[in-house]
Amino acid sequence: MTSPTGVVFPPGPRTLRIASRRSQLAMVQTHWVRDELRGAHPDLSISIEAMATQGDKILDVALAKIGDKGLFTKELEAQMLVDRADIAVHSLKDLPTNLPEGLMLGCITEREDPADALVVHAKHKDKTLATLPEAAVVGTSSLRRLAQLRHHYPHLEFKDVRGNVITRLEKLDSGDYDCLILAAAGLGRLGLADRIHELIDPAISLHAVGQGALGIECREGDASVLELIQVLEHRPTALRCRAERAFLRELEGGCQVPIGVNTRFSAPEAGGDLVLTGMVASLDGQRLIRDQVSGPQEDPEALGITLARRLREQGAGPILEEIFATVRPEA
Ligand code: DPM
Repeated sequence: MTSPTGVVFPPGPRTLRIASRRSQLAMVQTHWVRDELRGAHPDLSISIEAMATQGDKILDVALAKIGDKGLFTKELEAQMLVDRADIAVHSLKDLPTNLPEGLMLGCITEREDPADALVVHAKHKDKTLATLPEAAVVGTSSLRRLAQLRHHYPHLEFKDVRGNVITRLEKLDSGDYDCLILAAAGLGRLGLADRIHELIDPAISLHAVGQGALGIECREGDASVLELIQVLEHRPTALRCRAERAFLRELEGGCQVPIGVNTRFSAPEAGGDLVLTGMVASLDGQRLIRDQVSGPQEDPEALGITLARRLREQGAGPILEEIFATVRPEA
């Protein structure tokens, strides 16, 4: 049997086993991946194993305090390493930049709007981020969102919020918070785009590395699986996210540090330069270092590394060390 791409498979039914988190958002994302793969490979049989990860189970501790990289990915990776799953579907921003030995990032899907969104309690429906009242309580457990918003809006208060998107919205609506900051992409995928009150301008707050895209992880060198999933790869997104991930890796940031990015192409995507903006901020929002680099899209990693080094030259190192000492004093 030969696939349209010319790869020869052994005869008989082929199966692909997908590991996924089981939150509503994760399932929407995984079902999308399954449907795309089914469309491209009609004779492929696909199964999904949904499970909870550490990040889903520990809900009473601030995300940054748990501090562990791979909080939302480890259990899924274990399934692939013991050959009980072939791929894992992740929100790319939850996937650490260094993967366990034997696994690789097989492809990156087309990114939705990577911006953060403001979601407000009904009593603030006439307000914007800039006009929220003194001491309004913003629900977020992202140090990146907290540091950047504190920098621009020092009158706001911040309170940790954990749990999946639906749970967070319930907490907002019941009055625990005045507003939340959530990824626009997650709200959109859940059919909750009508809850987006305002998209946050990148001039105010840069998004997380990989935000809005899905990363499909698989076993290293698993040629037949890699071949199957290539239909999901979106090259412009992959170039942007590879630059963003190289930037984060070079800064040695785990997922829970105030590091933000933005990427775009300077000209039509075919051939234009890749423009990467990045920032590192202190938790009090007082110090914020931000810079931009651009260069040929053929080498996105080099761009990420260049930007990381530039931020270090401007003082990012001490800010990050301070944060590691604050959020994980035992480390
Ligand atoms: C990571 C962060 C958050 C998630 C940290 C950050 C947000 C935590 C919070 C690494 N993972 O963004 O600075 O706000 O308390 C997560 C979401 C999505 C993927 C939810 C969200 C959906 C959107 C996407 C949680 N991971 O950010 O609203 O695909 O990017």
